[in-house]
Amino acid sequence: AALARIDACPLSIHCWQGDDVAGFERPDAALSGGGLQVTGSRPGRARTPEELRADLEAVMRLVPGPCRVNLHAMYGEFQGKRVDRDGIGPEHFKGWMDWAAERNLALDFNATCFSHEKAAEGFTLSHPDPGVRAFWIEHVKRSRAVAEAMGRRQGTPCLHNLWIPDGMKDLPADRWGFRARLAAALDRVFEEDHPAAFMKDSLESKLFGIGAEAFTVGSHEFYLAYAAARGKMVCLDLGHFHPTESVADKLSALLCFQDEILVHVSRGVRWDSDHVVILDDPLAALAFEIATAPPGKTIHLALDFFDASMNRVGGWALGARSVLKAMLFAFLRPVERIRAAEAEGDFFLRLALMEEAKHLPFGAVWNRLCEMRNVPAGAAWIEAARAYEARAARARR
Ligand code: RNT
Ligand code: ZN
Repeated sequence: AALARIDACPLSIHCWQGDDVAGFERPDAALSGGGLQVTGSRPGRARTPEELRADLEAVMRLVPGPCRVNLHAMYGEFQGKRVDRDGIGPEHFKGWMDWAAERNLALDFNATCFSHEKAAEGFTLSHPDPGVRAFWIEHVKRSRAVAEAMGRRQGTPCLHNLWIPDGMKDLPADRWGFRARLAAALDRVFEEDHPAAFMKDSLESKLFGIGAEAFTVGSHEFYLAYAAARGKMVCLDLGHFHPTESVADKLSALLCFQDEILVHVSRGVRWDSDHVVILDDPLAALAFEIATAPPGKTIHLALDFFDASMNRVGGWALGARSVLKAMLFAFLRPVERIRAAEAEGDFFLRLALMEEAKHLPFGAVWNRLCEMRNVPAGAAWIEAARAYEARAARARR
């Protein structure tokens, strides 16, 4: 029964671990600003859509569960032309859509509001300059239209997530102004109604970023209130909260009032460091909440990390496998017994059963899942990831 439940939990694989969040707008593109940081410069990063798709396929061959693919607007195929962010359209993503259709994959999408000269001052949709705001409003509108086109083609809604870097290193003097401008800009962005059958919007908050330590315009409270007022989804990123705050705990609170939520599965180490995801306590706690969610509540899962200091495809697959392991582990937990202990008020029994559950047989079930899905079981996948990197890196010198 637990194995079967894995099929109902698609994981959206982020494309940006393959090329260090660079994109395809120019040959020498690189991540800049936005409070994000890629560590390392290991050779072999994907430089073209073909290389990135080959790497994504290599990752998905190592993941024993259903996958989607999550794209950013800067990954369009622009045929050597300089297409600015306010000029993108579905035509620039036809290659991705064809590729996805051939493989029976669904796509998700994100506007890219960083790594751009109009974001270099640290503000996009909340920028004091109305011209800069208009540019980003147009970009996000177009990104939502791309998402609709993807959703129409794939027959399942494309999730469009919006994260912006807007924030300040030091104490702002006018928090009210920045937030009022962001709220007004979002209302413009969402003027067009796209059918929910084709695309859905989510908004991603953050606590702080590098170089934006004192103030983040799009904080959790801001987007939570906006999403509640306007009927949008929120996106909770595991790296975007205070380190002792539990994202797992937030699901049952938020989903009392909404039916859907997006979670960016990342791993913060002291800050929003976007480390490769492992099966740690915060992820296990999240999976448990998802596994016990009541019917009608949907938690969409998407990966979000980037690390260029290790085998990229290996780290990517490791992160994806960790999410699936966490879900399988949660599905196998003897929840009825543990809940019965709670209902009886026997809190010793509840805690003891939770601890015992940690070492019930798990590896054998996981290996069985891998075998059923034709994915290397046990540690065999590690060699597969190493061999792939050795081949790809040699070809990309
Ligand atoms: C940044 C957010 C956001 C990005 C991606 C690239 O802190 O987590 O999700 O990581 O959009
Ligand atoms: Zn994120």
